[in-house]
Amino acid sequence: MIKNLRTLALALVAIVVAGVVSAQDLSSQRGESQNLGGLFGEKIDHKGIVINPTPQHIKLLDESGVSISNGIVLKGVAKAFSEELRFLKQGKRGTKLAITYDKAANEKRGSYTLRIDRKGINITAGEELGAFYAIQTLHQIVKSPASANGTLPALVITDYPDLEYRGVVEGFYGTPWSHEVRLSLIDTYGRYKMNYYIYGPKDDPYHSSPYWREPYPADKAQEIRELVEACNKNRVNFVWAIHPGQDIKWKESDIQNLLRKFESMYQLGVRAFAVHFDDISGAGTNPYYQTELMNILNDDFVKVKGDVAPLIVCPTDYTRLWANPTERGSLVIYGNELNPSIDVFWTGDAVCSDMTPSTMEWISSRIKRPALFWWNYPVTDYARHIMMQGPVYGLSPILTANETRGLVSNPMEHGEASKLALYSVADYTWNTEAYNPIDSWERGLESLAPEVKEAYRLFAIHSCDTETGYRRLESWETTTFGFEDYTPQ
Ligand code: 14T
Repeated sequence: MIKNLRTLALALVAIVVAGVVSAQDLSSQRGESQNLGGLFGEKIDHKGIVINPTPQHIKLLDESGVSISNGIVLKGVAKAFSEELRFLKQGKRGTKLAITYDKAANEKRGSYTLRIDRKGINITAGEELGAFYAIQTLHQIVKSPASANGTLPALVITDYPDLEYRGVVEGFYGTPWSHEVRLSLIDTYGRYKMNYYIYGPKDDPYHSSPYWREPYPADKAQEIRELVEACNKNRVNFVWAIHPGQDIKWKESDIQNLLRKFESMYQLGVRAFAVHFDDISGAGTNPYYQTELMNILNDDFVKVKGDVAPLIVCPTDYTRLWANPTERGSLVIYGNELNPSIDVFWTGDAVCSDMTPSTMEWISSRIKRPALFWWNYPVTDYARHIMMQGPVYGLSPILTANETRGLVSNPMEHGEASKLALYSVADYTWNTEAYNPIDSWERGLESLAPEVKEAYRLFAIHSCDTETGYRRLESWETTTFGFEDYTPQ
């Protein structure tokens, strides 16, 4: 027994070391562009109404606002949202709050209209999801300086998301987030209308080798159950990802192992799945086998279950840096072989790089569908001493749902410190055209640390760049000390 434990411990050490080594080996291939790119935008005066993500249309009405000092009275389907509306007190003599569904208004999933006028608060939504989003907007209006005297400004907001995937992939190397931090982040996703949390921490041994074939032990299984529940509450799709490629055998036995693992996750409440074939070498990289496996999972699991979301796959060639561009390259094979319902990840021209129309066009013409952007920002697993606190930029304002399925951000292993970047990721993905990096960053600082905003800003403005990898502008307000003048002693 003792000998077995020792062997297990040694094996674990070897695996951990091997993991680190393989990430380092790959670092010679990273080849990030060292271009700092250009910041844009400036702080905007929001007249005391601060809403994130930026709504599509907001019109102030020329009438006095609506008092909520006597609380609110829930009308119609609004009663079903009493939990979500807990930030308002209920009172018999209060202002009317009504929610109605209008299927015709659901052209874009999640759309809603929020009208605050002398008749009260009226929400019209295509469905439940839009009502949830309207409530998040209302919450932020109530918390805004313009409502500080207990009177909400009269206005009409018409809103919907631009991109279908708006969220986070926990996909970094390093210590996976704690359960507590995950739960807090999931609440943040809900607040900012993000709708995907893809669970794929590289150092969860039940997500990757060596234990991807095994079910989670009871305590970890219980945590997954709780994450799914928290996501459901926040209208976030919890996607459980598996990373089997380093030691997968392209045989019936491993297909059955995958199906069995998916089934065990389904039992925990998971209804969306991804397979990550990134950062592997050897037989697992074969694009014909990868796509064949995905099609089998689609036919024998997703279709059979009937209530499971479309699959997502990360190809081994997830960046233009090492993808073979030709007809014989793996991405064209993906385009020809992979079931069209399956979404495909792409990190852009480099591992950590900007989301541009040209890189999206490059990938979608090969995979024959718009790609889902895996944005390696603010991840710092390749520069672990950095806290990325800078403005979120490098995301094209002209991209739409025609060119991309959306964007998920791969954050730092420091979950709490990643919230500033995620605030803006939510902003961009909801309303790409209106996205203003500087204004979003200023609002993010304020909303995350209202009491110490200036101190946080001072720290953040000097903690942006990686110095290696994905370069970011920092200290841009400091004129007395430019990087070009710095000579190391
Ligand atoms: F799946 C991919 F899209 C992806 O980005 N995979 C990894 C990811 O887990 C990691 O967090 C990210 C940032 O370091 O980059 C990918 O991993 C690498 C890629 C490299 F080129 C790790 C080391 C490398 F040298």
